[in-house]
Amino acid sequence: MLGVAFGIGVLLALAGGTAAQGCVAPHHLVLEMVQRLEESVSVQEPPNPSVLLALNLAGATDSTTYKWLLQEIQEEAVKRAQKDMTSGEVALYVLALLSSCRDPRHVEALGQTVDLLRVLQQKTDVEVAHLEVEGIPKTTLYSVSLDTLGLCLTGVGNYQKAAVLLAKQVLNAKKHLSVDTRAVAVLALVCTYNRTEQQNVQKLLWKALSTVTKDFLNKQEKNDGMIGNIYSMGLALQALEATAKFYAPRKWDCAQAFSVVYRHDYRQPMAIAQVLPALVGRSYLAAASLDCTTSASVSPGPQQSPSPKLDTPKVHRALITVHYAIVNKLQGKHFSYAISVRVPDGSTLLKVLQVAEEEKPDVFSFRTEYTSWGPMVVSIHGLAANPDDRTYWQFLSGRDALQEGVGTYQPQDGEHIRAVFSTY
Ligand code: B12
Repeated sequence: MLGVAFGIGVLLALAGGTAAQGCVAPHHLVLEMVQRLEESVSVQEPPNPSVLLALNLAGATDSTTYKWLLQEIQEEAVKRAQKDMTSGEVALYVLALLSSCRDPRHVEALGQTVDLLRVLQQKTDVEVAHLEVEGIPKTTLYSVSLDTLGLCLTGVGNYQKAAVLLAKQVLNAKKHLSVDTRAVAVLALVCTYNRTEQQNVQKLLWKALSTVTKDFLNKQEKNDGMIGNIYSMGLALQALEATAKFYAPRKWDCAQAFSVVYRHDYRQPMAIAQVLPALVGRSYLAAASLDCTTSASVSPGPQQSPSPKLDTPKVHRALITVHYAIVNKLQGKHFSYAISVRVPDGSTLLKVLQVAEEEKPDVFSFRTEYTSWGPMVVSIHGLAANPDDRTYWQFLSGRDALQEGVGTYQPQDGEHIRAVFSTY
């Protein structure tokens, strides 16, 4: 029953989508991803605008879960947009609402209204001023890219100025921007390119777009289809699907890139939300131009409680040893402590941190905060990350930075994990 409901919506999306150069994922995979996204919607957690955006782009708008999520997004927008959202969060809300055919200028819920575009404009102006003066934005270039995209898709505010600054940043080889950041910047720059009539701006944006997209193609060629890591693939595919003319006459082997994605079993809702649009041949650029004809609702509402974790108490998992160290050589009184803990095989890194804290609470105390990607470690040994001075706790295995957070990463027996207080 559920499958049929999703199926109709998704098929509509596929029929209307402009699948890049013939690459569209198998139907069953798209359905599976839509289902995982719907199951992730929970009354216990804050609504996730990226999930709503992905459901819209995949055409999966029939369910009551979808409608509930849309309502929650509107409520959260009126409650928090002006108070404590970052510019990037506001931008994601704008994209989510646009793709739901709601007017972000006039979001109504709980007897209040908010003009999200005005809020986005104000917050983007602050980011841009910061970027001009300090050479870095108030938050991150990833967020400024989302801001620019949100404003450009609605034709509001000084997105052109933001796009010019972004283009200069992506062309600055010293910046070493991540694939994720450059991919979202590409979407913002394509949008601006299509809207501007100023030739000097077009020229700069063209250069930035062809440089980044050709670099993505080179990365794919060199790494058997991988662009960045498995979690940047979704955004990288969205960027390449939308930019064929900027890397012409080169052609994109989308089948090779798609096959990398097929081989990975994406479970995190955020990861799915970034990859699903690309798999149906769409990108965030389509957020403002979807056909919003609605149809009947079929699927169940949101999860009342987190899905029951199947306990296997009788199966004794072998214990493994994980070596864990915390290091601060950056701020205040420097410190370095290490401990070896025993945890059941298959435990997440979060479990390692918890056991370390239980064993030596005065040394290995830590705090996490809920984020769209799961629990983020924001403080260890009383030393807190701070966006104002761009500090964070970075996690490494040996010398390599982890590609997942503590909530999902599963260390191996004998692995050396370090949390190092760092800047970004
Ligand atoms: C900017 C960024 C950061 C910044 C955030 C700074 C800030 N104040 O904005 C910093 C540098 C701190 C950061 C840290 C990490 N990051 Co990061 N980060 C991103 C990036 C590029 C953009 C996120 C963003 O701004 N979104 C827009 C805003 C509006 O949405 P938001 O929900 O409010 O964003 C918040 C969360 O994304 C959170 N966050 C950022 N990264 C991570 C990672 C994890 C695991 C968690 C739980 C939360 C989290 O910080 C954002 C701001 O509060 C994404 C790329 C992507 N594809 O999403 C990677 C990304 C989310 N990060 C990733 C990783 C792996 C990490 C680290 C674990 C790296 C490491 N080895 O230490 C650490 C987190 C460690 C910890 N302490 O728990 C992966 C997550 C993959 C996964 N499957 O879990 C991503 C997808 C990059 C990638 N392709 O590998 N990150």
